[in-house]
Amino acid sequence: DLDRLLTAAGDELVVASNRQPYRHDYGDDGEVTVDRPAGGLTAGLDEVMRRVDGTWIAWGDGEADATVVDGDDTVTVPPDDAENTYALRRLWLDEDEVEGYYYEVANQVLWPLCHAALGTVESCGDAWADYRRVNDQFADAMADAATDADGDPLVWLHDYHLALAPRHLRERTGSDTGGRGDGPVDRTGGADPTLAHTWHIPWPSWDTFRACPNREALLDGLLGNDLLVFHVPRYCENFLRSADRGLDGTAVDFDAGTVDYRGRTTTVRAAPMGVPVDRIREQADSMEAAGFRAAFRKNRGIDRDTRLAVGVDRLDYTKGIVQRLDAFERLFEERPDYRGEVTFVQVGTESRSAIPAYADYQDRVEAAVDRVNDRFATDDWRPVVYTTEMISNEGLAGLYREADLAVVSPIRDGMNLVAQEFVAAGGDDPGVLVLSDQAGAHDTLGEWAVSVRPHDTEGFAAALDDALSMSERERRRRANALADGVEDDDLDSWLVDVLGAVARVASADGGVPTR
Ligand code: GDG
Repeated sequence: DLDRLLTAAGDELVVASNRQPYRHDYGDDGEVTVDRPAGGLTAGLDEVMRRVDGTWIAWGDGEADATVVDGDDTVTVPPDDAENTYALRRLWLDEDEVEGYYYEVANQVLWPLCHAALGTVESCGDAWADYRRVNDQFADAMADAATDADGDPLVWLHDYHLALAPRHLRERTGSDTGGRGDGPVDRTGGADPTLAHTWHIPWPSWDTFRACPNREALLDGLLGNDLLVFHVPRYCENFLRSADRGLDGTAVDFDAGTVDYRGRTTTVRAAPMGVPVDRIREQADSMEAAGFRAAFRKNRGIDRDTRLAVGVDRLDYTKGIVQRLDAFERLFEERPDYRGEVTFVQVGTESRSAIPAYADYQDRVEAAVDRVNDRFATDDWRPVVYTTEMISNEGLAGLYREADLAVVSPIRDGMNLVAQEFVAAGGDDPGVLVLSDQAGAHDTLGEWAVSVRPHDTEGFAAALDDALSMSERERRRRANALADGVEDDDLDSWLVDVLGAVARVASADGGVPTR
């Protein structure tokens, strides 16, 4: 099915995301080194691009100074497979643009807003102009790529960094006057691309979204898309309500999941993102994974018989790491029999540290780890092992397999891939998934996980106890159901969902729900 949809897309796929799939470093001696940032999304889309041969547009993070690379903004990737290449076009942003677009609007306004953390939303003065300008640059690059394509290409945008770009691109296709009163501007030579946009984080309720200082512009921008995709139906409903209440001139059909606005219909659909199950299983089976498991226990002083609970997160205040540590503290306090028996391993990868709320969160996590360890650690056992080391994919898959439970307890999370990766890595003796009901993943997997509410410390500690004391039969019953769910909704199935919805929308038959 995926191959058929990819063939239909031909070589006319244009992807736009903030993050690039490959990062090039240019040495003084002209030497170029390429590395591949870890991440489920870029790795998954990279595989699609290898199969279709299009253009990927992204911020050229790492080489901000365009002069270093002689203005050469397009490279051929992947570096390791000459038969299946595509073009990667990097946008070089200056320091002010990075600050305004990325750090301020994207990560200090839209990120906290969409995670309903209104107290963390910062006011953005001039930053909005940077956000608009960078979205304009993305739209220019997308228009160029669309012009170069044969026929009408599919342009697939990703995430909250690019909310205005769909409208800006429309203004360049001649099919939209742009509302600026300056008439149609056609920069794509008549091409009329199909625009699809995947929003990877939650869409908040209207009552929360209405706090957004630029809410009309954001809605207007996103309604430049033909298709808008969220992980779960809750977010679609929230978006439709926001479009209905937050912007004049919209006609929302809640049953059909469509918004008519400025002469165009945007179809809103849910498609839960999945993980590459087969690849993760192979990684967990690898020699490297086995080696990592043994070395990890040895180096961290974790006894062979000590049971492991594991948490894996970017160090982000939405991930609920502090509340999770509170729950473990309560568990060890109330159930001394678990002391010496269970160690909680938290992998916390550094993220957005230049933002005060993130630097502060790192300190809070460390303080909570120290508190629990100071309270309960003995000469030969530590309740919490905390590491900020970036682990290889094989090592991480090994750690998942080694764990008796995974604790995924975000305060709010669009989907959460860690929950799914843990399930995918499970072997003959699979573990238990403890999962917050605030993650999108709970909408699809909650039935077979042990559910927690991250702020209910007492209930959370009891849930950890339930997970640790679960009978083998019950554990296997749940693990099998989880594995089936994660396999059915894997990464390929997500791609089929999204591209299938695109195909229906492009053939002007957008009323058919994808699920
Ligand atoms: C956003 C949404 C949505 C972390 N540490 C290491 C490592 N990781 C990898 C994990 C996982 C990824 O990072 C994190 O993905 P999440 O889904 O948990 O969270 P976000 O980064 O917040 O992603 C989220 C996602 O977009 C996709 O739409 O699910 O809700 O917030 O893949 O494995 N990987 C390796 N070493 C580490 O140390 N190799």
